[in-house]
Amino acid sequence: LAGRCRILVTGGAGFIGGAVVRRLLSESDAQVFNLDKCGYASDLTNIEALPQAEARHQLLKVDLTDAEATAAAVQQADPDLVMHLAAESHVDRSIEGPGAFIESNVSGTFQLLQAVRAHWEGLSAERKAGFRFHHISTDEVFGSLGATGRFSETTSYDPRSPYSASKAASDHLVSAWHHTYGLPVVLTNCSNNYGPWQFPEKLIPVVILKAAAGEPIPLYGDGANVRDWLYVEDHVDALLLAATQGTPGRAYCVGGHGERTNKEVVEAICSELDDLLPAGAPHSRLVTPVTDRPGHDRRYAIDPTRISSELGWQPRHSFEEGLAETVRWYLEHDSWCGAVREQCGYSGVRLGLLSG
Ligand code: NAD
Ligand code: TDX
Repeated sequence: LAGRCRILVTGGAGFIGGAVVRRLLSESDAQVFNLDKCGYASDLTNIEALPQAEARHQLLKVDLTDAEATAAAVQQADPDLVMHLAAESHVDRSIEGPGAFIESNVSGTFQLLQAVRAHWEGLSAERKAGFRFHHISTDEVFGSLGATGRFSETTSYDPRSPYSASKAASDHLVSAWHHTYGLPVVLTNCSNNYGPWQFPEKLIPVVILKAAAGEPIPLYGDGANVRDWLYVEDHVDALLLAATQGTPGRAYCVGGHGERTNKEVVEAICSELDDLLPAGAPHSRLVTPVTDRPGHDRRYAIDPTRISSELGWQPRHSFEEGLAETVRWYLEHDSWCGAVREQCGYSGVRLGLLSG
């Protein structure tokens, strides 16, 4: 981490932020400040279980939309590096209630940028030179692909859901703070992540838990939408490289050549479960087509040439390896899944799919 010994991670109680915090605690000596509002998708048990957490991890329970609290948290953390992951992250929820996405992802990013800019401007010349603000974003800002082509850093923005529009707005704010105020920012736009500790509202954990419980597996529309899946630890590798070695002002697209239709993903999970939990009949019998998501993007795919050639990033897990690990993890942690769902009173965003 090249001397960056105080790191502020926003959204570190969430799925990807939690993986970043765990990695920073286990593979660096950095002091980690975890700014999170501790919302429905947050869980700190995976961090607090680490022996390093007591001395080197500090939770700052703050909502980024609160300008004063955000400024105070940034001042307290006094960071050399900010990794900004906090966001409302679920597309279906953004369709049900877009307001929270504008608040957290747009206004929250604005408040954070203002607080970080004030902090950065007051740093010594040496610390100022090494400082980075790393904004973590999504490939969904680029819109929807047809059957061919891939997103890269030169693809025009064309967000189509309230979630992706709010993330696109936050990307533009971050770029503007670089061009106008000189804040040394790095952006990454990553494809769909999966792995342990993902809140059970996203496709892969939903399918694992539904199938394991013998319940209908909801497949939106014709199941032919394509996502480019990346194991979360491979994303963390890319984030740490971009944060420490990325060129200020530059964006990097991250994806692991993991294109699959949703139907293929669901079938792969079912066949994994057929081996682990033989049920007499194949789990794929549970697949149930449901009404499509409004405005459902057809296909995402990333060309990761820039981050691979400039920063030497390569994913370490094939989709098959990552998925097998993930399926086993969810079967071993079904009580965690039940607990987080109960704790937030979650009854399924669409069609009551996760209730009961
Ligand atoms: P998540 O929903 O699991 O976690 C997000 C965390 O941010 C939560 O702990 C939440 O409490 C916190 N948060 C939200 N609004 C906040 C606010 N106003 N103030 C403080 N904290 C707030 O999400 P995730 O899947 O871990 O995604 C993390 C980031 O990565 C997001 O910015 C997302 O857009 C981006 N991303 C996600 C994926 C993916 O597949 N999950 C892919 C590419 C990029
Ligand atoms: O029950 C389901 N059935 C289904 O067919 C769910 C939850 C989803 N789907 C489909 C919709 C999508 O085509 O599966 C695909 C993946 O859906 P999600 O897991 O909701 O992910 P997606 O909408 O692609 O967005 C994700 O990837 C990019 C993350 O939630 C975002 O935060 C990230 O930026």
